[in-house]
Formats: sequence, structure tokens, C-alpha cells
Amino acid sequence: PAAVVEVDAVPGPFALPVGEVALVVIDMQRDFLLPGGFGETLGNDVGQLAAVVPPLQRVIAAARAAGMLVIHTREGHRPDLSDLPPAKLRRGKPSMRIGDPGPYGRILIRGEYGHDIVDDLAPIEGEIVLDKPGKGAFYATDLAEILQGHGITRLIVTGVTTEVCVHTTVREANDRGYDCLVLSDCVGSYFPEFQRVGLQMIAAQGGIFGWVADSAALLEHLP
Ligand code: C5J
Repeated sequence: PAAVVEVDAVPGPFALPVGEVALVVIDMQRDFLLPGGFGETLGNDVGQLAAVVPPLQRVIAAARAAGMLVIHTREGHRPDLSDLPPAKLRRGKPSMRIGDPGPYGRILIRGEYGHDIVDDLAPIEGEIVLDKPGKGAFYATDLAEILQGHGITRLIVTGVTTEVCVHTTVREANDRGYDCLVLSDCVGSYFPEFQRVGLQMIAAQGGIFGWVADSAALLEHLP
């Protein structure tokens, strides 16, 4: 059998049996990323997130060329808010809560312009778009069944935000037996400090719940 490629990562090499690896792109939605959008309205610096787009475009293109399974997630809720726990609804500024009219449609509501993925990273035909009501991509979704059906054992995780939906998803995946590689320049946080420490947390203690590498280390091994 052909030797399995290994990506140079922290805390050590991350094996890349391409047919068993899925690229997961988390919540690259207009509501979080666009200037004037929901994320910025909350006082966040969306520039921190925009920096993720160019390297992530390169990674998605390479994953497609390698024939990898690509999964895009979107955080959001049904228009009638029936899948929105009251505890989640109460979070945030009273004037800008989930379901309220926002700069790009009702905030984080499925079907609204702001809920969808930014144009530069739009999914293509055949890719999976997974709508999730929570921070983790496994909670109340069929992600586990999708991964099992495709024979996936390892995930490359990208998207926003590093310390929230990326962390929650990687922790969920780790507990379910998946090895996860997080790409440091393809995940973003509104807070530089959370970005730095969030990445450190993943790979600390011998890779307590994953591996971390930059996109260049992965792209070396993809077409
Ligand atoms: C947040 C996310 N931060 N996608 N969502 O609320 O990380």
C-alpha cells in the first residue's frame, strides 16, 4: 500500500490518508464576517475573520482537487425559532438577538442572506451544507451519520470562531473518536488573544483534543 502522507503539525505529525479525511468549514457566514453585519454590530473587529478567507480558499480548492469530502456548516435557526432554546435567545444585546431584523436579514435565521456563506467560499454542487442550531457541528445534526457513511476517520477543521464553534466542534469530534487537525491561519477569532490561546489549548498536553498546523504545511501534500 502507498505510504500515508504526514502533515508537519503540533504536537507531532498528522497522518493524512486522503480518502478518510474530510475538510470541515465552520460557519463562514455573512452574519459573522461582513462589514456592517451582525458580528460587527456587536462591536467585533470583523477584519480578524476576513483574514481567514484567502488561505481557506486555497485549502478548499486543494481539498476539492484531491477529491476530499468537503462539509460546510452554518449556525442558525428555523424562522419560527422553534429550535432556539430560550437560554440562547436571551444572550447578547437585547436590540440584536437571533431572529431580530439585522443588517442582512433576520439574524442567524435559515434562508436569510446573512445566514448564508460568504460568496468567496460558496459551496459547490455535491458538497455538504450542514445547518446546526448549536455551536458544535455534531449537536442536533446528522454529521456523525454523514462521516460514518463516507468512511471518514480524520477531520481538517477550519472556520470561525476559533474559541467558540471551532473549539466546540473539535471537542465533540475528539470525544467521538475523530483525530482533528486545526489549520491555524484558516480559523479566526474576533479576539487575537483567544485565537492564540485557543490554538494552544488544542495541541497542549500532547494534543489533548487535536493537532494544529498552518495551511502551508497541509498544502505541500495536496495537488
Ligand atoms: C459564535 C461561531 N461565535 N460560529 N458562533 O457565536 O463561532
